[in-house]
Amino acid sequence: MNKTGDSATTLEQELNKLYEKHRKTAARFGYSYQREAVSIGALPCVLFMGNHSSGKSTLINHLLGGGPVQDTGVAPTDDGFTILIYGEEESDAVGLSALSLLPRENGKLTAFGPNFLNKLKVKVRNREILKRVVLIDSPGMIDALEESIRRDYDFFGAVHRMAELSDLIMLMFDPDKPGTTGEAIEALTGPLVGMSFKLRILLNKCDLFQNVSDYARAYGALCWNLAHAMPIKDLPKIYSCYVPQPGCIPRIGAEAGIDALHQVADEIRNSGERRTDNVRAAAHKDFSCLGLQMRMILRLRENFKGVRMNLLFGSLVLFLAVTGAAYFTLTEHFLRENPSGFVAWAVYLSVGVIALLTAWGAFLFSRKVLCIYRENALAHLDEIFEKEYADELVQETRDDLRQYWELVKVGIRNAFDPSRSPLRIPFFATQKLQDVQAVVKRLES
Ligand SMILES: Nc1nc2c(ncn2[C@@H]2O[C@H](COP(=O)(O)OP(=O)(O)O)[C@@H](O)[C@H]2O)c(=O)[nH]1
Ligand SMILES: [Mg+2]
Repeated sequence: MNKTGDSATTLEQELNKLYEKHRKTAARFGYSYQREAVSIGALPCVLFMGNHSSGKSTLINHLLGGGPVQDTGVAPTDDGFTILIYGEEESDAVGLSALSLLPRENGKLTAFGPNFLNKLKVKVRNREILKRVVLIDSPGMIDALEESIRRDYDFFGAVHRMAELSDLIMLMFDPDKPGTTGEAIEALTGPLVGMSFKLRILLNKCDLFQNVSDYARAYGALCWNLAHAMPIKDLPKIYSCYVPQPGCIPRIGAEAGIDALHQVADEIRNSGERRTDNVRAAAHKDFSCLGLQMRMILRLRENFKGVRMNLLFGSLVLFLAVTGAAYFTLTEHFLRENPSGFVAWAVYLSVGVIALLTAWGAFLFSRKVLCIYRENALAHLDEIFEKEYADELVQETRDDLRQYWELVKVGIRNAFDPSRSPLRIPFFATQKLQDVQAVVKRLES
């Protein structure tokens, strides 16, 4: 292995140690790593996405060379993901046996359930490019309006997971649907948010354009749709390309389209250089999210503790006041002349009962108030986050914080599980937060 390969392996090993070291803390705070572990020396992955018939499978076949591996056609051909990996002995596998052929970092895909797994295919092929990259073909994206085609698994969740594991994402459009497919737009606003650094846009099938204005219209529409879907200032690079098809002679930009295709192919072949950066970026995101979740949980816990202290103090004052008042009133009234005998016992017993009832009432009241407070806090998590991170959020460079926040909100809600008594606030160690923040700093340097 070359020098770069060695340093990549060292980084991957180091990251695995970090994941392992903080696994307990993550579990304690209810955080589930996006990437369980980094598979040492694994190949980079390239994910192909886009509406159906945008030419994903055709491009993959072109990259593989030789006979076609993926089915192509105008009608939707696939509703599951297909992962193409290298092997001298060619074979196909589906479901769990497919998963077992993949590196360990894909293990979390089981979380998407049997409907997803039954459609997950791994094709082992003896093709040169697969020695350098893993190619992932995805089911064509559809319009939400196409009622006849429905997913029976969490498609966007799966896209997010696949995209997380990929080092390059090719999002493909064709002249027919330049960014108008519901799912393609939804993917950009949802599961692909924060991944624009590894996203490449392909305006494919450029050989179909009749003339320049036809092309300009499609390109303009694509940019318009992308600009609405991606909340970033710079659009990712757009390649206008095509894969030559028999009987299809381009009317415009024949050479430019082939040049763009070569650039795409080069970028895919050389995506190994990106893996190190991506693995590091993924770890940075994971630990940043963990740190964010921990800090917010600790903040909420502090708030709860403050309210609980106030309630305790209030209850104590109420208890002393009511019990004291009962004692003085009753003794003054009944025991002034005769401070002994049966009446005295009855008075002391009454004071005891009043004290007990007051304590019980204060306890029930406190619990109710804490319950309301907790519900209220969990309903206004966004505001608490904005307040806690006010300093960081004013910096223009911290756009990532809000994206991370969206990812960790659920975990925070779960940490303050409403089925538990609000008086028993879960204990979380502050020191652990500093450790995780130190990891984030280290990954930034
Ligand atoms: N003219 C032209 N047709 C293409 C191109 N790429 C794919 N096709 C055709 O488009 C149809 C759908 O392609 P396919 O690869 O199955 O799309 P997928 O659903 O995105 O995988 C097939 O009939 C292909 O022959 C291209 O660059 N130019
Ligand atoms: Mg296909």
